[in-house]
Amino acid sequence: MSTSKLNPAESPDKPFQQVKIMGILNVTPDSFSDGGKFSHFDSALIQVETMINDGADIIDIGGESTRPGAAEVNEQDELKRVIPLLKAIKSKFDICVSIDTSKAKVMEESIIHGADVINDVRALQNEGCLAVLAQSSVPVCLMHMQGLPRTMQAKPQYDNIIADIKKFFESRIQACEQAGINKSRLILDPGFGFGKTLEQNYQLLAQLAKFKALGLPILSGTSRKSMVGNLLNRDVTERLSGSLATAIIAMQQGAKIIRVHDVKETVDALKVLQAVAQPTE
Ligand code: 7PJ
Repeated sequence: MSTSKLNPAESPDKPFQQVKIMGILNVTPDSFSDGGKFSHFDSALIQVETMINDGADIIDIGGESTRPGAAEVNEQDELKRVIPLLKAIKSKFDICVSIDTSKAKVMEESIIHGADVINDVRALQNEGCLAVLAQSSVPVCLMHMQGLPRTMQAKPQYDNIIADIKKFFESRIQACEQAGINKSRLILDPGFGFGKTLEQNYQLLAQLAKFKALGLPILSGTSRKSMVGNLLNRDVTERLSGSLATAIIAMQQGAKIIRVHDVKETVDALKVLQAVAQPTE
């Protein structure tokens, strides 16, 4: 799968036609919003089937919890969580699979076993990641994070949040190109909740379209996050309405991939947007 499949040429009268829904499958025992419910292999596969039937275009498998304060996962444990599931999904379903990882070895094994996209919250900054991706042709999502999951929410600071994140993207795009990863394979994600205050997250959402100037597809992930929960004072199980509102805004701002837990509801919201985007008779 190439990014051109993820982001075909935009047609001006159908601006939401190319939006893809990425369904989140967390396989970490401590992932915050599923509470470990899908850590079991079979229930994970059922969850995948449901998301596909609900209209997911991509399934994003995450074997490392990156929620604020989360513990690191070692390579062997992450491989054990991710690879068998990836193999099972690719053998049972015809669906694009993305692997949410920051480890070169997990990226390498995932690509060998059929991963279609690598999604890295550390934007290929860890040792060996650029080299692994340079040897392959899969698209890569480069996410912005200030600090590291354990400490990132302590005191996030920016001179100008959009300009600072744009600068980060430019330097990572350059690093990728120097390593031999073609720019056309890259997807950009400002990383909602990763080293951003509540206010900064909403500044970002309001101005997401500004990243379109970099000429790459934008991925947006706000689903069930604290930026929704803290604004509305809602527990993680009660963030659907707020999450849908953020998804709709992200789509209107030109995001091409929306990363969500609630696929069915987000697909419905997307269809409503598509309906109003049709030219009137
Ligand atoms: C994101 C992610 C995100 C991308 C996580 C959670 C925390 N990958 N992985 N973007 N968030 N690309 O789902 O709340 O926002 S893990």
